[in-house]
Amino acid sequence: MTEPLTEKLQHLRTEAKHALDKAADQDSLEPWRVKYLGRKGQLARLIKDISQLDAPARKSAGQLANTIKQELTQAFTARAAVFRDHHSAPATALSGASLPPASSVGHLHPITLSIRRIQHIFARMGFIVAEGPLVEDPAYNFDLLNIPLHHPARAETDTFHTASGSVLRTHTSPVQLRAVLAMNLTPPFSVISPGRVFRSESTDASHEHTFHQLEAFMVGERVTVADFKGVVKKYFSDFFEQNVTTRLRPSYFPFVEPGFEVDMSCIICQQAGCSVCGRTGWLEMMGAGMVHPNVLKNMNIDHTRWQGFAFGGGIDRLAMLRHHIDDVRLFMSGRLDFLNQFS
Ligand code: FA5
Repeated sequence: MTEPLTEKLQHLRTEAKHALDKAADQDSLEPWRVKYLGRKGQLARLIKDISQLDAPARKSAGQLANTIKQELTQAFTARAAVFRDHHSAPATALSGASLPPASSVGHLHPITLSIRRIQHIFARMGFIVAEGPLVEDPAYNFDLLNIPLHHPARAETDTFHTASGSVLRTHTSPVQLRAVLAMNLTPPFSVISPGRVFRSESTDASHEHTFHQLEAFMVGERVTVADFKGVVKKYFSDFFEQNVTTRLRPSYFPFVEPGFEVDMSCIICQQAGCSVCGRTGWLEMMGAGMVHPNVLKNMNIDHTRWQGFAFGGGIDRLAMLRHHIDDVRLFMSGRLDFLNQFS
C-alpha cells in the first residue's frame, strides 16, 4: 500500500509542477490551484488515503505529502508573482488576427533542460563551465588521467575508436585536464563540464551507447571530502527540489585517491523501499574522489600545496528520476510521443 501511495504522490508532484510551468497566464493559475491544492483536489484525495496505511508507512507518506504541499504552494506563489511582475503586451497586439495558427513550435530536449538546470545550480555555487571535444585524444581520455594501458576502460569493447587513432570520449573526466591546460586555469578553481559521452557496450533500460555526464572538480588549498559532500548534497537537493541525504562507499577510479561511489536517499519512496531503489532505500548516483596527485602533476599543479575533489555522474539517470522515465534509450530514440511531453 505504501509504495503505490508514495509513488502516486511523487507522480502528482511531477505532474503538478509540469502543469504549473506550462501555465500561460494569470487566468490559468486558479484552475491549477483547485485541481491540485484545492479542498477536493488531487493532493487532498491522496492525503485522505494515508489514514488507511499502517503506522510507520503513514508517517513517511504524511511527511512526503506535507513536503509536496509546501513545495506546490511555494511554486504557485512564485508563478503568480511572475505573472504580476511581468505584464507582457497582449498577444493580439503582435500576432495579427488574420495569420493562420502556428503549427508546432519546437522545444528543448529533456536532457538540455536538465543540463541548464544543473548549470544554474552550480553557477550559484561559483562554478564555471568548461567544454571539451567529443572526439578525444587517448592521452586525455586515459593516459593523463592515470589510466594505465591494461585498464578495462581501454578495452575495445568499451571504447569507440576512429581510424585516425582518436577515441569517442568515454567519460567527461578528460575535461579536467583540458580545462586546466587549455584555459590556463590556476588554482583555486571550481569547474563543471556537462556533455555527451560514448561507450561501445550493449544497451538496455539503464545503459545507452550515447549518454551524458556531469563532471565537477574543485581545487584549492584546503578543499576536502567535507566540501565535496556539501556540494553534492546541494546539487541533488536543488535538482530534485527536496532534501536528500547522501552516503559514500569506497571505490576505485585510477584518477582519484581515495575514490568513492555516491548514493542518494531514494526520492521515489523516501527510503521506505521501492522497485526503483531495489528496496534498499538508496540510489547509486556517481563516481568521485580526491584528485590523484599524478593527475595534478599532469596539470602542472603543485600537489603538495593544492588538492581537490572530482566527481562524474550520469545526467540521463538524473532526468529519468526527475521525470519518472523508466528507459534511458527513450532520450536518443527521437520518438515524438515521448519528447512532446516536455514541450
Ligand atoms: C566514470 O565515468 C568516471 N569518469 C566518474 C568519475 C569522475 C569518478 C571523477 C571519479 C572522479 P562511471 O563509469 O561509473 O565513472 O560512470 C559514471 C556514471 O555514468 C554512472 O554512475 C552512470 O550514472 C553513468 N553511466 C555509465 N554508463 C552508462 C551507460 N551505458 N548509460 C547511461 N549512463 C551510464
